[in-house]
Amino acid sequence: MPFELPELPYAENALAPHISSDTMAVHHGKHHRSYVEKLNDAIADSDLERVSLEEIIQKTANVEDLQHIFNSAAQAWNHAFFWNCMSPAGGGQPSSAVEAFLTDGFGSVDAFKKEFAEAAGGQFGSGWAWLYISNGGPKISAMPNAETPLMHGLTPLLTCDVWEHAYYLDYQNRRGDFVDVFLNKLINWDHVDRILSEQDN
Ligand code: MN3
Repeated sequence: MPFELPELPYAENALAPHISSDTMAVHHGKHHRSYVEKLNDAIADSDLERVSLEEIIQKTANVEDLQHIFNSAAQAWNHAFFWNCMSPAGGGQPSSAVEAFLTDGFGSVDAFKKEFAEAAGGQFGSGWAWLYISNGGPKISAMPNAETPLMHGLTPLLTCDVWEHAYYLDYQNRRGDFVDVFLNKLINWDHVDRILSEQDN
């Protein structure tokens, strides 16, 4: 079965005015769709047709000949994850479990936001800012292009797409403003809480 473009978990205009429906239409309907289509083309008639997206990412990460498959698979996964990291009812305060987890790692939720914003702003060129679980605690990294904590066997909790296509229509070159809105108006803390509660750490 070929992979399919997952539907957005909310209407295309649901994140406006923070992210416009024009951005969502292009980002989900064109960019994300194109990663899924390129992946399907690349794995057609190969053994990779019968494994999960997560397995494809693991099997192709850092394999030079399969870099094009890794890029499409990881971008397909990253975008599906990213949509769920945001909500029209997002922002506000995390659950007490998430707050405690972030406070253990960073000192406070505000300190987490500051470090995440620095990672997102410091990523030179295209990439993603990630919050993930490493050795039982929270860690933040910026990763270039299609890279994802999944390729290292780590559990992602949150991501912000900092490719220019994620924000250019709405924020032009002001990536910092976009990341600030992501952190304060859009984060789906319930999504983070759900993943964290599924861990047995
Ligand atoms: Mn993108």
